Amino acid sequence: MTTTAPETVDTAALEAVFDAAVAADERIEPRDWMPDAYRATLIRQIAQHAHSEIIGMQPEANWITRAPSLRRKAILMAKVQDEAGHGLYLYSAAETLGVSRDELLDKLHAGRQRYSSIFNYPTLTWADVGAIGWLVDGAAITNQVPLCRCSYGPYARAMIRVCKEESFHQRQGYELLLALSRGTEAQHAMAQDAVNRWWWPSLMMFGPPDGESPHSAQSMTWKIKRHSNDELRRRFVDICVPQAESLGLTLPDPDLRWNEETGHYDFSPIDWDEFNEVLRGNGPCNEQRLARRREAHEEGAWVREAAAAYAAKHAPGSHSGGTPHSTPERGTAASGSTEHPEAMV
Ligand code: BYC
Repeated sequence: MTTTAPETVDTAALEAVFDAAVAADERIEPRDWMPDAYRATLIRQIAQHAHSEIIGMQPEANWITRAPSLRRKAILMAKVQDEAGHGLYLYSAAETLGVSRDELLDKLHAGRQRYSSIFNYPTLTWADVGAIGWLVDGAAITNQVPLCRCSYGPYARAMIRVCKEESFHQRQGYELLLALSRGTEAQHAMAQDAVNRWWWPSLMMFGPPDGESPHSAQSMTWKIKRHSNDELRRRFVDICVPQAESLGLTLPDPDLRWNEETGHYDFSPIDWDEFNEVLRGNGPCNEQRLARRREAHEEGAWVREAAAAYAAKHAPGSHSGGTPHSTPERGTAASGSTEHPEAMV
């Protein structure tokens, strides 16, 4: 879509072009006119998503030093590093909407923007790494595959690569749990305990039930979201039940059973009080996660300063004799990743 906004064009006409593009499943691009509320919704969702990726590095990073073999350690390091990469793609996508990464990180650190509830739970044993891969990354893929068709181009394109990597993460989690489940009795018990603890929080990742989701209807009209929270949650449950059987593990819900009429599994009600408490900042690890994030940001200040000094030295026209080369344009997908590298954990 290509509608830039000359000041004289009236908003109703621009809005009509925007609505028509969304209706025709065209992509809205950064320079296109868009309603302020559409922009604000995208910034809210993409920022929350980006923050989740980098805060999501913490629970698993907890096990890097204690991975049971070199192979497992190398895999886990690569996975955690991938999450930092996802954060970069997403902050870059948000920048195309006119907010800087610094601004978004400041809001995260001040507790003014959210990150996914799931990362406020602790990783108590090695099996939690498997449960996160299988369930948390599995839930993330279920939610994110439809986002590859989001109406906003930069977000949709970022999601394609994220989803490919998340599928790999999901499989490593499944394979890790399978090894434990088929291992000793103690290993099997450890895998089962991890699944017991991560199952319900994973279902909460999809957000509040449809009737209590203030943003869903508008986001679906704008084709930012393609499915409702409950639809995706149900899809996830349907995928997990046979996988749990193959793993030889039990999902912690006695009411989970196939419903011929609906063609889906029925499951017990979710404890939304727990979800709301986590969102209010009272989950088991909220304080720790945010404190660690702020600390990492402060510890990374010297890297940002060094990178900025290096970029200035090599900028075209600088007097220090650096090689002229193009600096990334502000607001493009490249800007976020090169201007402020930092330790993301
Ligand atoms: N946690 O009207 P609703 C990953 C908030 S990272 C916290 O349904 P919406 C990974 C919501 O923000 C996965 N808050 O909202 C990384 C809103 O609050 P505000 C992260 C939640 O936006 C490392 C209020 O509740 N994925 O995969 O239409 C290692 C009402 O909700 C949550 C994404 O971020 C929650 N779970 O729908 C491993 C995906 N749920 O803003 C893995 C992108 C809801 O009004 N995001 N809230 O204060 C989305 O798809 C949507 O934003 C949601 C919520 C489905 C999450």
